[in-house]
Amino acid sequence: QHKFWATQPVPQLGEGPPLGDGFIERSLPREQVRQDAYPLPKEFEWCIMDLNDAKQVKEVYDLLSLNYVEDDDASFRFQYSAEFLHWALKPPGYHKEWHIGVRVSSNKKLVAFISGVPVTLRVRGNVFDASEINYLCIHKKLRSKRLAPVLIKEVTRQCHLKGVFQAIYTAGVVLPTPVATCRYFHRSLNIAKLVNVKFTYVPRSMTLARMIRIFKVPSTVQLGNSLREMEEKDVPEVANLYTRFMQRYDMGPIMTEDEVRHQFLSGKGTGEKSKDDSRREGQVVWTYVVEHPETHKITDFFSFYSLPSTIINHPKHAILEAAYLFYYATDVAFQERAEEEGRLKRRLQDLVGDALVIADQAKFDVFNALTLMDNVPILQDLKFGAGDGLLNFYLYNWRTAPLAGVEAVGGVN
Ligand code: YNC
Ligand code: MG
Repeated sequence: QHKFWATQPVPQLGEGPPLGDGFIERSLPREQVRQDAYPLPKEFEWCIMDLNDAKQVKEVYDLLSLNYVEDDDASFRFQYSAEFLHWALKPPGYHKEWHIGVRVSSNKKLVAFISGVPVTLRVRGNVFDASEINYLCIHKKLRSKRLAPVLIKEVTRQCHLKGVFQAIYTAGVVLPTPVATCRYFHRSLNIAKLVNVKFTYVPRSMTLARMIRIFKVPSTVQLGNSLREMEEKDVPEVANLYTRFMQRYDMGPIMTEDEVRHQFLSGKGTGEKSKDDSRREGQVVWTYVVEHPETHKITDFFSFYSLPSTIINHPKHAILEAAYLFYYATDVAFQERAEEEGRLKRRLQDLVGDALVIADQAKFDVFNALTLMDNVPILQDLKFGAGDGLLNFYLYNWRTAPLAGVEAVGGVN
């Protein structure tokens, strides 16, 4: 019943696990890739969005702000900032041809978008170049007209033209066929506001005041002075720690030092931290490292990013300030027996616990995490609660058995 997905090189639903890992369709030499764009209905035209042009970034921002992903009861809708889009869509080696828009021919209004960025992916024992596809969005008035398959085929063609034949993407909807499924967990920070906007509820047998006390975050970090913001000089050590730590998982991106700099530092914002909420102007990403007091080696890092949501139709609050746990690593993972003895779990709990403190000081309302990496065992103690949202992970043109449990995924943003 998936008219489009049945035609694509993805494992079909109910197909059963593959015997081995590998591509589904062979890669083509460039000259055998379709050279002309897929046809659009006649009132529309393709465009390449130039994200170095503030005006065009604003057009993507406006499209997504009004038409992108909402929760199941249409109370909240992701509101990616212009700075976020710069960070997410222009990593090292990005291709402008993978930032694809659809405009109304008559008035040039942007009505649809899809994007890809290059990523080097490891899936079990295989490492390959892929694209990470995201921000597929069609204006609400143009839904259910089978435009999405055209956008997907066009971004696929543009990937093929760059010699990339595999992709990774995530979606809330179930399509053929998830390689993993994660659940969103939420750690409430600003209880009064979250209750007010109905993001969360005061359970029967509880009062608001008591709930506020229970969710109060410490005012200082556990890790003390050895915790500090990541700086440029940390890039090589963080890259090394990231690479070694990610070996724990069956799937995850491989990052060069340039990519580490981009993912963890470039979104840091400009200027000084504001007194008001300890954020910098335009800050998207927060990355902290633990520096050993004697050896000065970087032993751990964690990061999170800011992705607000519009609160749809609320009289008092327009924006839900949400932080999302991003990557982390700790050298405790390389110590003998650390996992059996629970030392790894305790360390991750300290790290993510401090992420909560920093996010609270930066005035985030809620801190979100997925059930991937080593998150599951630490979520409960840190007072995260299960949300109703799921996120499915997909691979395009790559066969592998389902990832063994949610912890197996190294994740993507
Ligand atoms: C989706 N999210 O199943 P079948 S996530 C992929 N991802 O096809 P129409 C999707 N496919 O089932 P609409 C999808 N949602 O008949 C729907 N589909 O085979 C499939 N929402 O098309 C669907 N953003 O145009 C069906 O549907 C076909 O008008 C129906 O448009 C869909 O970014 C959409 O949730 C999602 O803007 C654009 O509803 C629209 O409803 C919308 O009639 C709000 O389409 C925003 C939203 C999606 C966020 C995301 C990841 C996208 C991945 C796309 C697949 C990439 C494959 C790899 C390509 C590169 C390969 C290389 C190399
Ligand atoms: Mg459509």
